[in-house]
Amino acid sequence: MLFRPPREEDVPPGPLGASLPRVEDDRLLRGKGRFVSDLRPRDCLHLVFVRAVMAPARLVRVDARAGGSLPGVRLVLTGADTAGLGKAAVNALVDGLADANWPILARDRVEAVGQPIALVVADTLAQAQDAAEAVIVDCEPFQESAPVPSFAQEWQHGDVDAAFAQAAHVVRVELEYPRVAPMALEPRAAIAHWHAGESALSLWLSTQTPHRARSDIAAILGLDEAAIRVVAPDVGGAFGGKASLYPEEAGVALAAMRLDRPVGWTATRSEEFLAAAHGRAQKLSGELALAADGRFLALRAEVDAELGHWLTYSAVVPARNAMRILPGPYKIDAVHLRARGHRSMRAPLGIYRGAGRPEAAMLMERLVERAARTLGTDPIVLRRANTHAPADLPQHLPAGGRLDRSDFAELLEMVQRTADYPRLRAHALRRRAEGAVCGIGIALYVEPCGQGSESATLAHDGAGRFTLATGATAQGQGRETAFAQIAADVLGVAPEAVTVVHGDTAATPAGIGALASRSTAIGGSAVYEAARRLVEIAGSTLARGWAAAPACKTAVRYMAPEEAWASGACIASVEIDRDTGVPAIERIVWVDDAGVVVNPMLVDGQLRGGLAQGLGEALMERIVYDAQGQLLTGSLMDYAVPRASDIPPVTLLSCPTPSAANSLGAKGVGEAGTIGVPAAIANAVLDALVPFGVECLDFPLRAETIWRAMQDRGDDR
Ligand code: SMO
Repeated sequence: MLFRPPREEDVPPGPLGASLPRVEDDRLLRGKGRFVSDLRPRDCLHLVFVRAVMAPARLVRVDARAGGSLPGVRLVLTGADTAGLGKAAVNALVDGLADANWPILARDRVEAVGQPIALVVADTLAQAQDAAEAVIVDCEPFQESAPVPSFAQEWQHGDVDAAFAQAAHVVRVELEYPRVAPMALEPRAAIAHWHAGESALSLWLSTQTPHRARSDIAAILGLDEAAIRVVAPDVGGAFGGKASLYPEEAGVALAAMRLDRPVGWTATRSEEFLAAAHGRAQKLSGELALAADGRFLALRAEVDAELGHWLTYSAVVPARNAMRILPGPYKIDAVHLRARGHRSMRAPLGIYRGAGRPEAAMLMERLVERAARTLGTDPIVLRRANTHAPADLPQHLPAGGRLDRSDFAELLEMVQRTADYPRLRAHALRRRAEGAVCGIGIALYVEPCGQGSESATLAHDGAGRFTLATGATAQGQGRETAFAQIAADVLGVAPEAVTVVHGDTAATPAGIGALASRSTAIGGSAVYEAARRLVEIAGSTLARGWAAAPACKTAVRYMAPEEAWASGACIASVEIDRDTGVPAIERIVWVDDAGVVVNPMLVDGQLRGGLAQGLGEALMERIVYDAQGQLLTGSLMDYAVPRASDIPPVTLLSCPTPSAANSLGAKGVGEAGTIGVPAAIANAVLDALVPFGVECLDFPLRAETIWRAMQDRGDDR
């Protein structure tokens, strides 16, 4: 899957495009990684939150006296102590987003089970836990009111009504994408250290966005940004769930300021389920107007997103992304889109690997599959006939997106050739005739990879060594490896000569962080531009190599002129056990277009990791609340995540078209696995269930769900 940008013939191939092993792995695999909880200073106090056990409810009384007088307790704070503080920013990407509160500790009322009501700081964790249990909370539950709309926005392109009026067929799909947990291995964690002498705050956070956390903390606590240092050391996964500042993190900082002692908090797994941001939780519907010859004439699509009880920074991003993507890879002249979001008395929602892309792909791919069935056309043939030709790309989309260069026909061609699709179909038909319940599902997807800017500084020490500082951070993606490759390739040196610094606001230029599949495309382009600039600066002194060149330095803030969009195609085949409904994914064949690839091994890892999470949400994951708002999936005993043995055989191929959107020509890969794979699995299961008359089945496609659907619709034989 190796792709190299064109280079002069006499220049030997550089490290760009090579599957170099990760420089991070030596420390991580030897247990020498340094995660927030590994960094606690010896005199660090322990913080525990008292959380709401029922909601919504009026807070009648919070009595901290008994808890506060227990041995070792240094501080108890309740909502009254956080009155008057500021709040974290929200990315208002939609029209008329209603203002939302941002409580650090609940005052007057609690809105969701798990919301922090008080915090306790003590010498030991056990003392803090005991004291937290001794805090008395009196609540009066009240009836949850109807969902309050937080925004509604529409986009229209072309004459949609006219197109539907002249359609030969109209197909419709309604679906619910369940609420799921991002499930980073490392839970949220924070250590705060207040330096009273300098009025300065140091904060170690397990975060994707240290600079954003710094400005949020400054606004909340009324501090100068320059007085705050945020460090994201090794971060054990994030997947979108650590892209927003949490009330708990502000609470840790506040406690440290009050006590003038380091204070640390590490969330338990239960606290992650209860109060960290979840993902998805969207209801979608759509209708596709078809000409008699199978052309897609018009699309109407609607998304209704749940936002939770407070707004994470990116709370509206999933709904906005879903709209931005539609109609995906397909050429449709008339499109009407409508997005809505509503608050709910539940844990907050935010971006989670995919962030609206999986939802949009699912809606579109289900519609296309249904269209193929209605028309009696092969679903791959129908897709090919309706995708944009490479010559028509880039292409503007109705809700403001801009489809990047891509070769959708070639993606489909490669995936069907590799899967031996005609034979796969024939084989499935034969097995079906013999009584098997089996199906094949296809998905074609696009993956927008972030907009805006990222920063990089690059310094030469005068002796052939380089220090690269990036505003993009890392949570295990191998950024230190990939960014060193990019810089080294341009500088003409070995990657080992480049030390990459990230995740520390005191040591890196202000940047966005690691999210939205943007780091290589935008952060990597910043590195590429910085390296080119440094070569320019060194100029003629480079004649005798870097070791003889004087020390020099450059800083770049790279603004991506456009957004890179990755794409790909998947084919999944499934067999369902007729007696139990257990779905077995037999094979996934997947072709991805990641543009210019910096390190194929890292791309492969990202794609497979995303696939595992995509498979999890397709087959087993779902956050469930009961009618009283109690979380039923509060531990890994109740919330199923895939294990290694659940991962089917995967054939992964690359079909790169360089991006037109950035210097490097790179596209993202971080989210692809949660976009195409789930839609292909859904289509495969629904294909298997055609003989049972089942037209619609929502995630997760558990054995029970499938079995019940088979029973409800009766047998086909
Ligand atoms: S869901 Mo991602 O970390 O933008």
